[in-house]
Amino acid sequence: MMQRRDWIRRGLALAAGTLAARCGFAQPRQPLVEVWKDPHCGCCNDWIRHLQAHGFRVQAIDSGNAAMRQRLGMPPALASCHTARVEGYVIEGHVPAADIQRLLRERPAALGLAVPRMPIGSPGMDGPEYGGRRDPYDVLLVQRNGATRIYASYPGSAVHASGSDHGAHGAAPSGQANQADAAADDWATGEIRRIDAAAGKITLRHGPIPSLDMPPMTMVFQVRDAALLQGLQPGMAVRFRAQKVGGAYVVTDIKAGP
Ligand SMILES: [Cu+2]
Repeated sequence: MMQRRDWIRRGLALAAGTLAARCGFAQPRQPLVEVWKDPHCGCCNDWIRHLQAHGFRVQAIDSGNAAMRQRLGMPPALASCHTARVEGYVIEGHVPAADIQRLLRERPAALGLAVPRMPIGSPGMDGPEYGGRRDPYDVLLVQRNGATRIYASYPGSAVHASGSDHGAHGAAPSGQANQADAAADDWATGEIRRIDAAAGKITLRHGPIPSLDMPPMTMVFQVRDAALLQGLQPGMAVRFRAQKVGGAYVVTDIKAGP
């Protein structure tokens, strides 16, 4: 009797398990988006939250995205801070969820979609730190041969940021005329979020970095020399200079104080 009841119980548990597994499979029909990114990329995480809010399942892979971008065939000229894959398509950068949904509906013959760089106002680049600023940007449909056409256009809104407009999307690269200007103000400001002295890395929530044409965001930098990190602590306000060296962002100078 005891054995039989045991057997029934086990059978029921098994059935329930199967049912749960089935529901688990059947219920979220939402597509899975794999996202390659730096573990400390703030705007990448904000973009992931945007996708999740629009019903996508997301698997984040914190390995950086440059190698995977290359492997998946996304042209480097269209590069942004994260690279994703969903149902065979490649998604580069802060592409709105609605455009990914449309892509999966229409299923065009293409490599995928890209929003190059990191336009302010795109999903994940629209936090309170940007003060409601929205720059215009395009979502590009990218062919396997690298050709692009505009898939969607976001006009932006005319909130005027004070000061220079280094971060504007589509702006001509600053030429000789701006060089003196840039040299004069290439110190950026930020706040230390994290220090990894062993790895020679520092995470900064920073303002615009004119020399890198980078908008305000939280991001991980290499430091030129680990000695630069001495005396620094998370929470400190800093001024710093950074350069792009072989695809990595490197802090070359940093000092405490606003
Ligand atoms: Cu970003």
